[in-house]
Amino acid sequence: MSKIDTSLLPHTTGRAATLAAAHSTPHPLQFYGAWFCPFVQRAWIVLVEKRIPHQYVEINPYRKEKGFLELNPRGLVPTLAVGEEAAGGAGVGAGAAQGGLGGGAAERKGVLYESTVVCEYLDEAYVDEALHGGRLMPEGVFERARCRLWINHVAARVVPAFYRLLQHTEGKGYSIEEARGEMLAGLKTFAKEMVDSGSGGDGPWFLGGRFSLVDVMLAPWAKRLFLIDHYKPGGVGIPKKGERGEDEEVWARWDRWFTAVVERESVKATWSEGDKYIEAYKRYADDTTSSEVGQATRQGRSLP
Ligand SMILES: N[C@@H](CCC(=O)N[C@@H](CS)C(=O)NCC(=O)O)C(=O)O
Repeated sequence: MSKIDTSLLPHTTGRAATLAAAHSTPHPLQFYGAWFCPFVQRAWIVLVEKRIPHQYVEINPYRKEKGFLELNPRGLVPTLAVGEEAAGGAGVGAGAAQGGLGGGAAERKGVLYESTVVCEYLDEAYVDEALHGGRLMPEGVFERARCRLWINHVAARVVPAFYRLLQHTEGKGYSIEEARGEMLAGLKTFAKEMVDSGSGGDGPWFLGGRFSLVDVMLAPWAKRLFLIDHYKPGGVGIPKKGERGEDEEVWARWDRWFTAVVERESVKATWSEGDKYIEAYKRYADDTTSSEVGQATRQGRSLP
């Protein structure tokens, strides 16, 4: 079973390949990613949004290579090796890591992993507006907490529901309707918050006119919803315009957010060719993947 995951296409394609090639030279900030991984895409979007200099290193996390496990004992991507020269944004130069898995530990501030932690770190470490643009979290303490609440909603409700629906097969112990219901409820609750907060008056994003980490956290799964439509009978099942009853406004807000997010430059720049995802996610749709996310979903455990 493990072959299914270790035999994945070993490189980026399409727009993501162009981006990876532009960031292939050694740099004190090393970003270990895998082209197919939505958790990686979160951090990758932040790197692009904030124009953060870095080295992109494509790996297959299912191989659990020794050098990678030394960096991240959890053996998951994204993983960010932060060189002394990298932190804070500006300094790049002498002492840059010389490439290879992990670079030089002596010159390293440390290693970070977990996509939400990596995204917040990048947003907080690279604050020079002239170089990196505005922050991806609001200034107000309450608004920041509200954003974290909805980031938690994505992690606790939407992402697990995505895998339960995509990995549904006959005789599962739960029906596809049940899985679809959970998925739709997660998306609708997110959209309802956007309506209730009135953000739509200013623009399409969760915070209206301002793109934030809340958008970043959900964007990779929004981009992958087509995989559910491709593989599962009835697909995601978002009701059609005019057939949404009392939820017309809420789903219209979802449509607006979705259209904007899939067209966001940073989301497109970190995307490989669409058919490659169809190929890679077949192992989820058949429920034969041995990935940790796949196993946790199969066993009803929380995701890694
Ligand atoms: N909670 C982690 C999840 C990361 C994750 O599951 N990454 C997958 C690739 S999409 C991985 O590295 N899988 C390796 C494995 O399952 O062995 C995060 O947010 O970064």
